[in-house]
Amino acid sequence: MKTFTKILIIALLGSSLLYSAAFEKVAKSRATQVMLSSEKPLSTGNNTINLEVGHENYKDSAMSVKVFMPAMPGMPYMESVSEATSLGNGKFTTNINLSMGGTWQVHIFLTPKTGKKVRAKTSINI
Ligand SMILES: [Cu+2]
Repeated sequence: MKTFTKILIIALLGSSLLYSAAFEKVAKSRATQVMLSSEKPLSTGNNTINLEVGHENYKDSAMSVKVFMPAMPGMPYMESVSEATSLGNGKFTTNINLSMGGTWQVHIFLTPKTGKKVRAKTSINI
């Protein structure tokens, strides 16, 4: 019985590790949530981001992702826009460029095949 318990604990730990992501964040809009995740911690430069659209009506959307940092004293407005690639069933992937450390605003634009466009918002810190 002890061995069985150990095996069970190892199996549970293993499955939870499989689903762990170094970065996870939920972007929100009125119509749907979008879950952002990355296998690696976010850093300056290029980052691969996986996105998952929550609401059924928006899973067939075209998606673009804009990251931006408002102008600051001595620093201009910075922005990077990428078109996400659909992997099917509401899952997408894209690369975003974060040119410096700090807080970046994230706007995710979803254009469904039918219905209105939506914009989900969040922010990320690096
Ligand atoms: Cu800045």
